Amino acid sequence: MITDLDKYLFDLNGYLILKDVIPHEILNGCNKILDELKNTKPGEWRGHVHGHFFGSATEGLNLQQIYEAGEPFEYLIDNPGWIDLVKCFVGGEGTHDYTHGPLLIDENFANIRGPGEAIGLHSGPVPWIKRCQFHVHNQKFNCGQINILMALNDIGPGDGATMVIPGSHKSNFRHPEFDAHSMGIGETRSVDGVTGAIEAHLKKGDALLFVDALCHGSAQRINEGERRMAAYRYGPSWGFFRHPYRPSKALLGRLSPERRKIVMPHEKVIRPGNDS
Ligand SMILES: O=C(O)CCC(=O)C(=O)O
Repeated sequence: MITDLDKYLFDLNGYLILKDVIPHEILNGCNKILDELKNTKPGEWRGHVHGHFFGSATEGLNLQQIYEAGEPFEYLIDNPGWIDLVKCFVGGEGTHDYTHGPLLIDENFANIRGPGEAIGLHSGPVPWIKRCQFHVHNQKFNCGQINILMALNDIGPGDGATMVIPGSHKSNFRHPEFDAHSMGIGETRSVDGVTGAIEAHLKKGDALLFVDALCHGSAQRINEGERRMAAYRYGPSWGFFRHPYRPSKALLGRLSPERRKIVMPHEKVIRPGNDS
């Protein structure tokens, strides 16, 4: 259930921390899968999951298309712990935006981050882009992209937590410290020390929900071990995939109709001879 306080705090800060929203058996299942996939090399395929870095190896390994990796990650597509909040904040119910369904996941990955690794500051509404937009009209949200970052293990001080600048989704100016902390190709950048930024500490099973317009990145991991999280990014069903990955036929074949719509809003592609 969505409360008025959820709406108020999301509008005010641009993010919410959702406590204990991933069932234990799902967490265990996801972690077992990551134990098997964690040595994937960048550029390597493991089934339909792809090893990947955003800008540099110092941000940690991404396992793109992680919703292909098994039932626990499929469950997270429409996890009751956040799906109604995501629909509410992306908005568009009862309008043309819903013609082919409520949502599209345009990127999904797991990230494994080790000591020394971090991701620099990025996003924010300056310069303004459609995908990142935060918009409220007549008390209804219409956000371009809502991110769910799921803690697959505890993420506390020293663990390389995601950092956000609360309220920055509404800022009219670029943060003066942005360039010194922004994502650098080939060098470690982090959000540590940026004025106004806070670490989002999560317990295993919590999730951080935020609008991509929020200025964010992460702290550098200084502890031993690894941070494990998964990220699903949701936007309107008429959006498009961030990367040239597409869901496999096998995945589409086994998902429930509700999940399939969020992964691929069009039931089929129509072409001449295939339009009935
Ligand atoms: O890795 C993190 O903590 C932040 C992830 C991030 O920057 C993003 O999802 O856009």
